[in-house]
Amino acid sequence: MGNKKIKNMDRKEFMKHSALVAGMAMFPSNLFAKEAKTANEKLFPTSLPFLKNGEWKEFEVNIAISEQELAPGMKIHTLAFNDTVPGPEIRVKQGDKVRVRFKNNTDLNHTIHWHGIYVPWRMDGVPYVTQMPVMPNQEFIYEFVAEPYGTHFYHCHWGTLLHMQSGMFGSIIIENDDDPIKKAFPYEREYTLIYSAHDVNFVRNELNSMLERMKERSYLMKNGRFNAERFNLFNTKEELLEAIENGYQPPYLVNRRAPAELPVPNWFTVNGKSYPSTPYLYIKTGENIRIRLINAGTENHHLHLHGHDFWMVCDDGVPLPQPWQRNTVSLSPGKTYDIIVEGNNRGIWTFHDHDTRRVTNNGLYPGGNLLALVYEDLPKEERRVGGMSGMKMDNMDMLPKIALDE
Ligand SMILES: [Cu+2]
Repeated sequence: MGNKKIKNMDRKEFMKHSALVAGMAMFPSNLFAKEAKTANEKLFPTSLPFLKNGEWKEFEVNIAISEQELAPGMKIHTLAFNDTVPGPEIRVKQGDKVRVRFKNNTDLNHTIHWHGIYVPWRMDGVPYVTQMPVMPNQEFIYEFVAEPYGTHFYHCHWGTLLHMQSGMFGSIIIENDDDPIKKAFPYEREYTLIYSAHDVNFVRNELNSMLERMKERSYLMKNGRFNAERFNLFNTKEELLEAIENGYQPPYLVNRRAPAELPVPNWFTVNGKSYPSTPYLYIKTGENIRIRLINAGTENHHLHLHGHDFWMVCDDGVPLPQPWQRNTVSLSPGKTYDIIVEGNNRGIWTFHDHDTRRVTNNGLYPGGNLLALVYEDLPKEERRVGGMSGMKMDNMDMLPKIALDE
């Protein structure tokens, strides 16, 4: 729709709009104001409250259709755990008995898979392997002991290609009172960053057509006209083979999808947001911060921090026997890494995917997973933007939201 609009515009009007887009790169905000910091806190997953029931910590998680604002003015329909993308953070202690009551408030099937957690296999959330899918309006109770220590995540395991990029992911952090990382690198503040990638056209088309199919299926079931073959349901492999013998065509034959038709992400998010809505990472000189990196998306992200070498301390939650320093880390799909940044070079520094296709919104730079590491103790005189002769730049509001020099 946006492109068509531009085609129909005259040049003068187009220039006006371009100026508006370029203006976004200088998103006016005072990074150091208290309000900015308070607003920023909302850009990290909030810890889900639990009820203590005997020896169990009980959590309530539901799934429903929701709306997600990726960047100002860019809203999409999505699935969301407890109405947030990412879902709420489940934070427990190692060894806790965890019970999650999962309620499906959509017309689609879902499960929850606990990525990296040593759950009993019946709690693993793989449909038709460990459990039946959780169908519309059904509930499923997941129970497990919180093991092992570290940064993990949960996600839907039904129709994952669609459901995961439609918001069905969240962090699960297993803490240890005797935290080996805190011992080696004392820190007070930590940040969870969950990366994802979205083909918003694919999400829209698939969600719409799936909802249609589900409606049709429910209708036929209600009227006793449900045809198992039509919905590709067979009790045994033999039944399937027999059906094929009699002319049945499985969906992978009729519903062909060329590789080129597979989703190509055009929006890249951190904690459900794309630049300029992405969070800041605040730090002070002399302070260590811990960052928990989770890749819940389909893309490889090559995350690079300017001006620092950070410490790699955990890989998939497992503390590294020998932390090492680097400035770029490859975060492949399904991986988690914990890093420690030492505040030893004050300034405002970018932290972004070095595959610059992922610092775009719908193909336009700047966007995607551009983040900023912001030193709270940056002296006022250092906050002024330099190199713009003739322009009065003492106004703090003129500071770009993040520096754009890659
Ligand atoms: Cu799902």
